[in-house]
Amino acid sequence: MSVQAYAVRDEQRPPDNALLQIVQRGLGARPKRLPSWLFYDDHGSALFEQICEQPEYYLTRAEIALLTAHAGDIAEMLGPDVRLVEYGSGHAIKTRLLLQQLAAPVAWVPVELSSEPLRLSMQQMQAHFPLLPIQPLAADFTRPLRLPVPPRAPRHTVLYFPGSTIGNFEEREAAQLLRKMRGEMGDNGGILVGVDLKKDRATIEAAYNDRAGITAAFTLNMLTRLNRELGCNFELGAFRHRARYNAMAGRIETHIVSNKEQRIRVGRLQTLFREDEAMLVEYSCKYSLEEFAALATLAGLAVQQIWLDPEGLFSLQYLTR
Ligand code: AVI
Repeated sequence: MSVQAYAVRDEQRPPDNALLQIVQRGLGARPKRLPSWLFYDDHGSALFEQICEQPEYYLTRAEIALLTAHAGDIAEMLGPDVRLVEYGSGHAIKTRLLLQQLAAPVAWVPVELSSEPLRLSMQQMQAHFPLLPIQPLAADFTRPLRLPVPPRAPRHTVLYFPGSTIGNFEEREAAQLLRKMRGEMGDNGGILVGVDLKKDRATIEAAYNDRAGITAAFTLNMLTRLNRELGCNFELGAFRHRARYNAMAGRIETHIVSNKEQRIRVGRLQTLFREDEAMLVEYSCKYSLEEFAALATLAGLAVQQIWLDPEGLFSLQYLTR
């Protein structure tokens, strides 16, 4: 099973039976691993928003600084009459910074699996841009999308994928996702993607081990969710969060580690955790500019333009065919 991640929320979860199977399979794997979308129940989504405000979590700060500095240049390069399709819709500030610079956008199409966050972000955006046509799409952006018919013909379609969510996919899956996006953007279209960059270990590890313990709470919240939804018996105090940078692989690897030998109930099955056994729950991949260009090539895309934040921590990259 692959460790996939994107911000899905509570009501997006698969039916309980499917969830049970996913978790049983993950706990039966060697090493154990669970998909990171399990983080994002309502509480997990709220914790993720808090993570974005932690001083150590440079990604959000850097991406906002980047857009503050370069949204005008980006909009100029994209030109007028763009249809902006956003993968996920939870990035109101970033989207606003971009939309306010775009000349005569044809439509904004936020794509999100669950309807409630979609409704909320539509409301917020409509208040800021009363004349902007908004065409929400309730769909799983990892699957092929049927984009709504635009209100008028766009000059091109830009798929906006901010926040380094591409980093939560393993390389092969990331290439597959980009290739799927390549089909959706059409011949003249492009992809504007947020990519977190490789940097010193200390900076990266601090971002996933904030002092206030919010990321640790976010990680362990997955166990609370499984207790609630599947009747598991995880004791929160008997597990710990561990996020380490694997420099060879270029990624943060987040694990939930068992503090002792213990048996956990998952439906009718029981699984044994040994003392210090680690279960993989998330990858957050970091790229050099060259590595990301190679990934784009694998997906049949080329990097047209790169913008960096003033500290050079984070990049927004524009990919075309
Ligand atoms: C959503 N995603 C880009 C975050 C990241 O940085 O990988 C999720 C996250 N996990 C722990 N902290 C933040």
